[in-house]
Amino acid sequence: MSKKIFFSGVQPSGNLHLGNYLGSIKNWVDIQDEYQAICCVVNLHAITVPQDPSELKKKTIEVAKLYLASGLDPEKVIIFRQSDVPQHTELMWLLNTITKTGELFKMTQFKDKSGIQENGVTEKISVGAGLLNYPILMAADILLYDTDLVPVGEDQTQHLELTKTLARRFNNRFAKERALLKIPEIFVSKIGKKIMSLTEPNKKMSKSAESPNSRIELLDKPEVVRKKIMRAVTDSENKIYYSDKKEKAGLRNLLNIFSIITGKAPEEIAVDYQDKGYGDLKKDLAEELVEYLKPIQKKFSEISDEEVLDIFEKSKRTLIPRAERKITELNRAMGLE
Ligand code: AQP
Repeated sequence: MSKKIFFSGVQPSGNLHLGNYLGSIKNWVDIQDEYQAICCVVNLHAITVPQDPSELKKKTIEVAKLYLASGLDPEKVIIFRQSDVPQHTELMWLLNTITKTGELFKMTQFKDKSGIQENGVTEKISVGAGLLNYPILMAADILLYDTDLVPVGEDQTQHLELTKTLARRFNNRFAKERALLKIPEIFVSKIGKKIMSLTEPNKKMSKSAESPNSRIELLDKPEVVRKKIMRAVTDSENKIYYSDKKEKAGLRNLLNIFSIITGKAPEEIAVDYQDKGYGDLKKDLAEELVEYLKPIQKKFSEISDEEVLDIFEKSKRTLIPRAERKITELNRAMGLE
């Protein structure tokens, strides 16, 4: 029997960070033998906010290198660049026609990135229609390949619920007798699903956050990791314990990260440090992180751009015929062919 399919991706919209890795990429590596993995560098999503073209091209290759450096096996996993398979945008258009604008306007990511308020006013001048339509492209990515599972961080679950809604809606309208779009399952790991910012611990860690001090980047040098962790926002109580309290958000985030990378429960780590200061905890966490990132960084430095471009080329040849078949089926169902 052929393997079930998982699909996921990361935007080359900045420097990949611990949240992208722990919330997403690490989970792909863990299940790559069980599933047929399709891992995309979603460069078309990245351009929903302004990008510098040459930087985007460079970052796209860098993201794929980080997939490989994190342990994805190119012999088993299909790693590709979203813009290489034009059927993603073709399917997006079909899905566009069955999406309600109200469904898009209520998306948290759109509201956060556009700054648009309930009254339609925005302070930002660069908000494009692409940002609003972002979740439709995401639905197209997933539905194009009959995906069974989508492993993502918690922030993406709202978009995935829309993917499921659109698939059901399409099947109800155009494919009543034999469903043409598979309803995917969402997979959000219990740990690592939402790593918080080091400088604003009530917000998620993000590539596009202005301050680089807010995130540990996967390619940060040891001294940079140390500096960022030592500067991480905590609280003035200076007492180490694991709690849901809002004012302990910074400490809780550090304990959560410590926990994921050492495999020890955060409550237990808190007990180990209960008689020590935040500085001691931070120093040890920084050293753990430096060691944790070392093998990824070493492998990254050994992968050439050519290697990645060859992989993109091979994946493109594998995926396009498959995607074309899907589009033909869908076009027929909609009366377009
Ligand atoms: N802080 C996070 N904790 C856990 N998982 C996270 N992810 C992102 N941030 C965290 C997961 O990483 C995958 C790739 O994310 P993306 O590149 O598609 O875009 P995003 O979710 O919008 O991530 P960023 O880093 O905040 O990027 P920008 O700033 O460009 O928007 C997804 O599975 C996501 O859930």
